[in-house]
Amino acid sequence: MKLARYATREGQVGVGQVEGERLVPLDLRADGPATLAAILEADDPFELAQQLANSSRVAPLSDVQLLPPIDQQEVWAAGVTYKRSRAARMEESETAASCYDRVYVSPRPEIFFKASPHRVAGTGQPLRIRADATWNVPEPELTLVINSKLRLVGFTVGNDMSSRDIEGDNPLYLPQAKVYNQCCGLGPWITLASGMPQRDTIGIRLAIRRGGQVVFAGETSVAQMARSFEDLIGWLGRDNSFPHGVFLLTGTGVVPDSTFTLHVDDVMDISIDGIGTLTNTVVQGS
Ligand code: DO4
Ligand code: MG
Repeated sequence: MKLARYATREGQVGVGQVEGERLVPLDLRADGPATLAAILEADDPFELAQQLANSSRVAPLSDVQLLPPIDQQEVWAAGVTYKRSRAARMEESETAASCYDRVYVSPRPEIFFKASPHRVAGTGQPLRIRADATWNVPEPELTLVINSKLRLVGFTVGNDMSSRDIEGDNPLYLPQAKVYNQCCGLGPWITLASGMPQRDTIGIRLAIRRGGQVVFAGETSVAQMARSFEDLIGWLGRDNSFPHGVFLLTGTGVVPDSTFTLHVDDVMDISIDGIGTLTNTVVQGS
């Protein structure tokens, strides 16, 4: 089951089940779960969403604007979980090469704070490259949707926008390379855990279009990830609580080669099996 947040043309915000090209709105009541995050807190989010679905209000998906599937959750990200990310980071940073090499094999993963909800863009909304960065890439990442009890309840597509020149200059600059306005894409919706394919069969694809031409295309599979979801969630939850739940991007296995940087107006499509495609256009300095 796929659950989306959406806005109608009249500006009403709701939660609905996505079934192909249709949206089945959920009846959210003042005395019941009022948000998508609240549904994810239920013992059985699938059953609750079925109960709330109102088939008399079905609408074509094209009639609504999809919103990022986030309420008040924090967004965190894991890094260097694929060999490709380790190699790219070691290439970009003379000073920190050994840090990336070591973290790939260390029991403790790299986990960092990525975004608060106001820094997140949904599908069709712009993502930003910093005005003070010269080398920028999207990072296509399978994203875990975790509730306040640290239960993995679903998955979405994530884009961990990154300024490689800032990160490569000095590892202490990582928060500036990673966290800024419109730095994180999430969407187009959440697929509940029961609706996902087997972990090792999940493919992740990135395509970047410029003036209608594909200027980069790459793919990987979750089978290439060096860590399990349970391991990452276990480390994230050590002495750390998330009263509203949390999103965890699981790291990138697709990095364009070192000559590539994003341009304004590039269109980034990230597709993940079992979920769908997150599409964002690049903006800068506005
Ligand atoms: O330390 C660099 C960030 C790593 C990252 O974001 C990734 O591997 O996806
Ligand atoms: Mg990343």
